Parts: sequence; structure tokens; C-alpha cells
Amino acid sequence: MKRISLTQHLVEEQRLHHSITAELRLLIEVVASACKHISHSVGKGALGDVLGTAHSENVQGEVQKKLDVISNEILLEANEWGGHLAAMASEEMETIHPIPHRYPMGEYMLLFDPLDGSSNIDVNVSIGTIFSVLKAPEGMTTPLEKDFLQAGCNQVAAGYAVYGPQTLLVLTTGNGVNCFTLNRETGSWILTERHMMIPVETKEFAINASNARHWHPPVQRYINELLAGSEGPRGHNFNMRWIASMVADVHRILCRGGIFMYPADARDPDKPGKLRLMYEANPMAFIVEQAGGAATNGNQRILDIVPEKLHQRVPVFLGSKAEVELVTSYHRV
Ligand code: P6P
Repeated sequence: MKRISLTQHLVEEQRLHHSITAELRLLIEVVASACKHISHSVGKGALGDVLGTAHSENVQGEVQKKLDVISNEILLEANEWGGHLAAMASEEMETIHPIPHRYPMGEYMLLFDPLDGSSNIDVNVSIGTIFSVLKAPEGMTTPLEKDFLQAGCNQVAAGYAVYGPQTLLVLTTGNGVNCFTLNRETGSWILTERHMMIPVETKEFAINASNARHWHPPVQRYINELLAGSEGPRGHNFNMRWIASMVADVHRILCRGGIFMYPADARDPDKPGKLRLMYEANPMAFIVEQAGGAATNGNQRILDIVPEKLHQRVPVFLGSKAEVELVTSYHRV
């Protein structure tokens, strides 16, 4: 079968579904191009003076790696002149980034984690970029943080890039999930997998087990049943994976099933888990649901959560539907 490029795919989606405006198509192309640029920077490693820390902290109080800052700059510079955005928001920036007045303002708002999995950068383990697209509220003239605080079900597009053995771009605009592989010789994103679907059942789970003593009872119960294997109530054995790069763990789940969990725990009642709602959980939840999976915070669908703060954290259970529904049901007993 003749393979098509991202551009041709988007043009055909626009023709077929009319859900993609010319501006949204431009937005996705610009983000994809920025991810190509990030992939190139990441790939330099020690040869490019891009490793190590930037000797600064982000809004989360996390030490920023040089590549966190570089990736953030690449996405800001690529997206501010095109006229497709009203504003941007990033894990690496405390406040929103309105489009400079010298450029026209568009109807979309872009949120991103420019380089997810930073702890893996210096040890050559897959990392990635996660992005989410919302529409600016009707009549908005000056973007404010509150304009971003929309439930994840309002997203018009979401995606991630994985910088691993291959550089991949996984994208949804609400009509299924498609995967593109970067052809490093030509610089084109080539459609290599259409309509990815997550198996409903799985025998593989992903969680940082070093936090086990802090987990709340529903998570303790669920994980203990998995660990009991064939002798336990589940009646078969499970396998565990934890890459500590959400994009890599989620991509594995999209390819072969699994459940990814980052629950809240007893360490800090004010910190409901580690992952952020707006630019990690929401885009991944949109993608996972579009691929036939499920995504909850243990009590409700992630995409139904009405945000209160731009950088708020949320517990995450996502992946194969049967497992997400089971662990979520344990939170209700
Ligand atoms: P831990 C990376 O820092 C990240 O935000 C996600 O990509 C990843 O799933 C998680 O944190 C890893 O957390 O506690 O295992 O280091």
C-alpha cells in the first residue's frame, strides 16, 4: 500500500470529516515540524552540548534540563507567528504565553509538555513531547489563564512524539488515532499505522512500585491481585513495565495493551499524583479513548474533569478498558 505523508493525511481528513480547519491543519503541521527539530536536538546527545541541567527550576520546582528549555523554546518560536494560535501554555512556564502583538491571533490554544521524561534524557532512554489543542472561547480578545481551564472533552486535537529508536508522532483529531514515523532522510512524517486500537484485556501493568507503601487501599488491592498471579483471584500471571517516560509507557500500551497508573498516595494529600491534567493526562486520555481504551482519575473520566488551575495534578489510570474499569471500581467500594 502506498504510504502517505502527514500533510496528505490531514488534507484527506479535512476533506472527509470537515473537523479539521485550515488553521488546525497548519497548527498540527507546525507542531510536527517543531517535534522534528526537538528530535534532532535530542539526538545530538553529548555531541551537542544539550545534556545536563539548565541550572534553573520550572514552575513545578523541578530542576530543568537543558533540553527541557531548548524544547520549550522550539515550540514557542515555531508557533507564535503563524496566526493559528491565541496563546500557549507549557509545563515549563508558570503563566500562559499570549501570541506577541506583532503577530495575528488565531482561534486555537496549544498546551504542551515540551520534553516529557526528563529524568531519562541523560541516560538515553526514550522521551517525548505531549501536546493538546483547545479552541479559544468565543469573543476572547485577551487570553487569560481561565480561558485554558476547559474540560479535556473540549480538546480538538492531541498528540505526542516519542524520541526513541524511531521518532514517532501519534495524533488524534477526534476520528481515531494514527501513527506517523519520521523519515530522517527526507524529513517527512509518514503514516505507518491507521486507527490504532488498544486491546480491551491485558496482562501488563505499569506503575512505579517503589511507592507501594504509600498507595491507598484500592490501589493496594488491585496491584496485590495482579502480583498474586495465577494463584490469586485473577487466575493468571501479569508482567510489569515502568519506563518513567509517560509517552513511552503510553505508546507501548497503544501498541499492545496494558494499564498505566500514577495514583495519588498518602505522602501529600495536597498533591493528587504526579502528572498534570492539562498537558499530560488530558491529551493522553483523549488519545487512549479514541483508541478504544479508558482513562480515569480513580473516580471519574479524566476528560470530564473541570480544571481549576493550569498546572494542577491528577491521579491517572489509563489503558486497556477492562483493567481501568476494574481498578476504578475498587475506588467505589
Ligand atoms: P517517577 C516524567 O518525569 C513523568 O512526568 C512521566 O513522564 C512519568 O510517567 C513519571 O513522571 C515518572 O515518575 O516517579 O517514576 O519518576
